[in-house]
Amino acid sequence: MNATTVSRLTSLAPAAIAVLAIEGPKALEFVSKCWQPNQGTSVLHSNRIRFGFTTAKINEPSIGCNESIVVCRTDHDRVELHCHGGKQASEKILERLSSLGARVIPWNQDPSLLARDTIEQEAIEDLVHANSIRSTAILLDQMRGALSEELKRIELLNATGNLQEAADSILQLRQRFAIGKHLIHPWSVVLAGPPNVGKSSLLNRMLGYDRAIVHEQAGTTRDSLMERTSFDGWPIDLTDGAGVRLASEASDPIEIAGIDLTLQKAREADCVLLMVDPASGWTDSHDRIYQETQGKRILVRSKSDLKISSFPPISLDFDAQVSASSVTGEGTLELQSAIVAALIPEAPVAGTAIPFRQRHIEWLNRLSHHQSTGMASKTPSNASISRLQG
Ligand SMILES: Nc1nc2c(ncn2[C@@H]2O[C@H](COP(=O)(O)OP(=O)(O)OP(=O)(O)O)[C@@H](O)[C@H]2O)c(=O)[nH]1
Ligand SMILES: [Mg+2]
Repeated sequence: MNATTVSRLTSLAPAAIAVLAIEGPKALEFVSKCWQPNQGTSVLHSNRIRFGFTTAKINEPSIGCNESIVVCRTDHDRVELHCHGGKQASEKILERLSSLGARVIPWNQDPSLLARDTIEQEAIEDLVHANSIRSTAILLDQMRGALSEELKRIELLNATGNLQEAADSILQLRQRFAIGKHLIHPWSVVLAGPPNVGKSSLLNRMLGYDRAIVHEQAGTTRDSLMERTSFDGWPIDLTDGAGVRLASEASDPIEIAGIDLTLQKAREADCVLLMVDPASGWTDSHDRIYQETQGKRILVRSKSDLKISSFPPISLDFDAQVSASSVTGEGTLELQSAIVAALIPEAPVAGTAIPFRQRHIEWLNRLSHHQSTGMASKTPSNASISRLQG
């Protein structure tokens, strides 16, 4: 007879709600022994959400208190229990179910999550680290087989001699890795500009709380600081740092170290927000930052609430130009949209196959190489789809 298993599906990180899943022939019986509804019978009908409390029964270990639990029978012999997110409540319920005879298993062995292949398993593992809505949705698609199915389709195209169509599909997948590689490693966006242009104020405004110190004195921020956020559901690491001056203008070793760090972060960034205060306009420091960076660049005219007439147009290429005020918030949503448009020019529709691990892109590159050298139909062992799918 199959065992009845229970697992905690949510992580132990602080959260409002924890979710446990119990599955197996005795799932309903065990739940009925540790849960009672706030009203009505304790019979659980499929896909009906029921509210109730934990119960302590004579001669059975008590959960300790009347914890609120929402239960839902999601399948014939599967029930999900939603309780308080603190570690204690869920551990007590797990203990109780275990003492009744349920086998406690790790979340990634929950029967509903059983992956059909390695790619689906990787998507499940990465889902735990996804911290934005879009990343989660894309990884859920891959967990449900989007990438695996697309690879099978490509294999079929190759096997049936449709080499051009297969090559086009491989190219599309390789291009989508630009998104896939950022699902759990957010895009990095760096605020850069001379001292006092309003970098820290803009960081605070976009985060929605006061993370960095803001002061009228130039040179307030010395070290670099990074916070994780999301724009339009995409994961973003936003970095603020020391204002950049020319090497000839800075003599304080701490300031020089701060400038070096800002420039290093800006060089490594996926997108740099080059901030210009209209009162002082474009300066040699801006030239320095511009020359040192290569990723996407957005020109931000800061302090737009001061209504200072704008400086002359700059004959350099930018991915976008936006005026913004950290005091009124004007232009900040437009700026976030400009950042998203620069980083993700085309958002994938639901269900799109997206490679998301380094080994996926390496494998696709190898397959593409075999394609271009006319080897695709011979299915070389290091480029075979079954090897990637495990
Ligand atoms: N009116 C107005 N003042 C602003 C705005 N943004 C920043 N300031 C002011 O400009 C001054 C400098 O702001 P910060 O955000 O500290 O500038 P910063 O670029 O981080 O400066 P450093 O850390 O010294 O490089 C402060 O007095 C802010 O209140 C804005 O949008 N409008
Ligand atoms: Mg600052």
